[in-house]
Amino acid sequence: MTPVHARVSRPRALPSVILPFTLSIVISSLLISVSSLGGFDQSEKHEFRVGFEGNTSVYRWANGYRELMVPTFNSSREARRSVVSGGLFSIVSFDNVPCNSDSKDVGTCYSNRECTNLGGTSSGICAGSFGTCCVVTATSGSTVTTNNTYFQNPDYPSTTSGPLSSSITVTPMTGATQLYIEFIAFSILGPSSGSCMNDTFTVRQSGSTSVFPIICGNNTGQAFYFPISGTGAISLSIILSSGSDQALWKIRLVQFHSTDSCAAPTGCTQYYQDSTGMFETFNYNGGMGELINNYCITACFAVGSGNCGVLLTEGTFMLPGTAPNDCSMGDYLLVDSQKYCGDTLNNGMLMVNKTMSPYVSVTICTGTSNPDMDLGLSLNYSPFPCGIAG
Ligand SMILES: *[C@@H]1O[C@H](CO)[C@@H](O)[C@H](O)[C@H]1NC(C)=O
Ligand SMILES: *[C@@H]1O[C@H](CO)[C@@H](O)[C@H](O)[C@H]1NC(C)=O
Ligand SMILES: *[C@@H]1O[C@H](CO)[C@@H](O)[C@H](O)[C@H]1NC(C)=O
Ligand SMILES: *[C@@H]1O[C@H](CO)[C@@H](O)[C@H](O)[C@H]1NC(C)=O
Ligand SMILES: *[C@@H]1O[C@H](CO)[C@@H](O)[C@H](O)[C@H]1NC(C)=O
Ligand SMILES: CC(=O)N[C@H]1CO[C@H](CO)[C@@H](O)[C@@H]1O
Repeated sequence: MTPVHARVSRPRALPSVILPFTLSIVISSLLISVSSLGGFDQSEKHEFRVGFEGNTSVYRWANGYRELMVPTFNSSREARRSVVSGGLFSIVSFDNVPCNSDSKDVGTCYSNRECTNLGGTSSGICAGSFGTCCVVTATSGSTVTTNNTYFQNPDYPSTTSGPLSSSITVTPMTGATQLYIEFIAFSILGPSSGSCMNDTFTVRQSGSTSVFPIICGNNTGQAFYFPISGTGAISLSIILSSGSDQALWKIRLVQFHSTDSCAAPTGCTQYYQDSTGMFETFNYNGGMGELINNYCITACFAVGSGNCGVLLTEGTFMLPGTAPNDCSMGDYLLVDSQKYCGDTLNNGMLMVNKTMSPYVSVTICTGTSNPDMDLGLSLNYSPFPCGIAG
């Protein structure tokens, strides 16, 4: 919560030229000075003028660079103005909520000064222009305490060369249960026979047994959920080998409470909420990649009401092992305790039936080697209505 303290002086003379931009009648105007009490800098003061037009307060900063209109008798979700002691003091406070920045990244609404202290970039306004939409981009060595932060390669949007070790630390926010990791861009060197022996991306939480696979290659467009347990620092690291000459990444990090509508159900590494779409394994890379070894993840798919499950149809199904029953290489798609492996999914499609949950889940595991450099999975998912099963 960022309180902005507005001290309202006794009404002075009311120069009628103060608000030349107002269209309707200005009843009164006051000179106000605002100081940010965000715990950072109380000397950040701005003077602005306030007037009332009907039921709306009209503010104009004294130096004329901003103007805003705030409903006087309404408390909007974004900006609340409460009038204390008969209008002599106004406290405008706003929540540090997500905002859309001018740069199209998601930021958090802070005062200018707070944003500077967080090492963020102000990009646009929020909270009825009391706040600035603050986009925090973490670079190597940063500790991230804000929601909606971006971790990107040093030369982004250009590529970076190795060798390089770039890590950031994310401090869990109070009550956060999941870290959403979205690869807006992610391209580092791929595996050799499934093994990420050159470049790697890792996620670890201190004091936690939560595992995120060690991955590499091109995972642009994919998004994952990492369970946060406790308050231990979460580190995200990218290591580039000396042969790496075109690494590019921009990773959005969001911390979710379990009750957030976008949070994944517990145990889901991925959560597809659109009714139809595509599921791909790590480094599928548009059919030019290679399956990565040594992980198990659970992919979950929301099932809308009226539907009885999710139909997976084969785009690509290429796993080490021979179809249909020999999954001894350790690579398989697991659905209802049945393993599918080799190079065909069932007969090209599979119905994943809904049980009690509003979603279905499948597990994908990979073994310790991928000698034939099998590509992995690209499956279309779509809902199937109740009544067609059988
Ligand atoms: C505020 O003003 C608008 C437009 O003049 C009017 O429609 C609305 O009823 C007013 N609301 C209150 C609470 O006075
Ligand atoms: C007050 O704000 C809420 C939420 O922004 C809005 O739905 C409502 O119509 C507003 N009421 C008035 C009187 O303007
Ligand atoms: C990575 O994948 C994205 C999306 O499929 C693609 O646009 C991009 O060109 C790929 N990058 C490289 C280096 O192959
Ligand atoms: C982080 O921001 C997202 C929206 O981008 C929001 O849903 C979530 O609740 C926020 N997390 C916390 C811990 O406030
Ligand atoms: C889902 O149910 C249908 C019809 O009962 C059945 O044919 C199919 O095998 C089931 N799918 C799975 C993955 O068990
Ligand atoms: C592109 C690249 O640098 N690949 C290297 C990855 O690591 C293996 C084993 O160290 C090398 O043989 C590759 O040349």
